[in-house]
Amino acid sequence: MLFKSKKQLLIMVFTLIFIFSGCSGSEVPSSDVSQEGSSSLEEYIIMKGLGEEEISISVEEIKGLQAISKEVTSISSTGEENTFQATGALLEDVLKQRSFNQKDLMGLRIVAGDGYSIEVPKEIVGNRDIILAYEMNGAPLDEQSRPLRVVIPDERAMYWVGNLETIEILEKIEKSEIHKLLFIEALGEIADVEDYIYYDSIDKAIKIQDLLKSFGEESTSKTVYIKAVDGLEKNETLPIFQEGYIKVTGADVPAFLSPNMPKGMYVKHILYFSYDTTAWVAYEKAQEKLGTLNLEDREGISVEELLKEIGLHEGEAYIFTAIDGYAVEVDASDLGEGIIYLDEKGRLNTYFKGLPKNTSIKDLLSVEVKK
Ligand SMILES: Nc1nc2c(c(=O)[nH]1)N[C@H]1C(S)=C(S)[C@@H](COP(=O)(O)O)O[C@H]1N2
Ligand SMILES: [Mo]
Repeated sequence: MLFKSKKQLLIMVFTLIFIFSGCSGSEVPSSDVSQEGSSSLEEYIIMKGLGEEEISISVEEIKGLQAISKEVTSISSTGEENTFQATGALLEDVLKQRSFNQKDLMGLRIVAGDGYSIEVPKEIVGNRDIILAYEMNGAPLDEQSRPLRVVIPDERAMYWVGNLETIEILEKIEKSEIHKLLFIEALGEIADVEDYIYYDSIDKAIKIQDLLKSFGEESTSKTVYIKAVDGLEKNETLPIFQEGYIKVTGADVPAFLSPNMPKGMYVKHILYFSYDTTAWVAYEKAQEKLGTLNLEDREGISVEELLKEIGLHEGEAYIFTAIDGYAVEVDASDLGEGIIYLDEKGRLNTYFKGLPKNTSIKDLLSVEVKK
């Protein structure tokens, strides 16, 4: 209603400008102006993956669906709960009108106008209400959250995407088997390290693009899986991941971040991240998670437990490689008697009880399944 009269007003104004300027159309940037005009007049969101083409759904349409108003609780990254009264429509109803069922979806990627983006996994999509809220606590959304905020009751606030722009229905995500793990601690010695300003300190970080390049890896997977030591799991798109950094010194390390990325997308205290058949593991976080084992006078993490934690593909033998290229093969049956430990100089080493001394690797870089 308001729309219509504003639109009419705009048309009127342009008509008048056109008439009074008395000039040819080329001098009037009418197409640009009217595009700008209509996008601010009519709010809409995009849905991808429901068919061949993406569709746009107006916020008006969503407001026309059965409204629900519900007390909803979000969970912060520290476990703190916050309760709101959310009013909106159910994503399920939007989907049903297009002959889709929410519980059948393999996951969603939600993208906001401010660049924030997150994948909602199948377990959540299949079990929770997803509300496209246009009111919170009885008031219209604030400027930051308009036109809609995704509300997923009883889930972490990181899924409550405001300033909603696009909802993409995901295909099944193929999770490939891990064949090789490398240590994030070794990264600083093999890739270029840059200064990275993090709040009040200047830390060191590695550009992920350089990292992937220096390993000559052209990733074929579209997503990167990141797991933090507190149990947080995230899939990030490869294009977003490649634009970021792995910060390796200072607070919260290892951390995935970028100065150009909303802070809510940062992942702190990474246990490991993986793409294709490669996983990068933080030794220190693995130690936090798995605890240590004493073998003679050395204290470190069990090789067997580490490989199990990361889900390294099982094989008859594994190849341990040092930063300088030195490599040793160890039989699977000997892994139970092996540890990886940090020495006084901060190097990662291996020690296998009962095996020849050549299996004691200094400056370990990677462990790989023998093919
Ligand atoms: N558009 C957009 N939505 C977002 C974010 C963001 O940066 N942009 N951050 C998310 C994260 S990580 C959290 S914890 C909550 C924070 O919500 P609040 O700012 O309302 O407290 O919003 C989520 N939704
Ligand atoms: Mo967050």
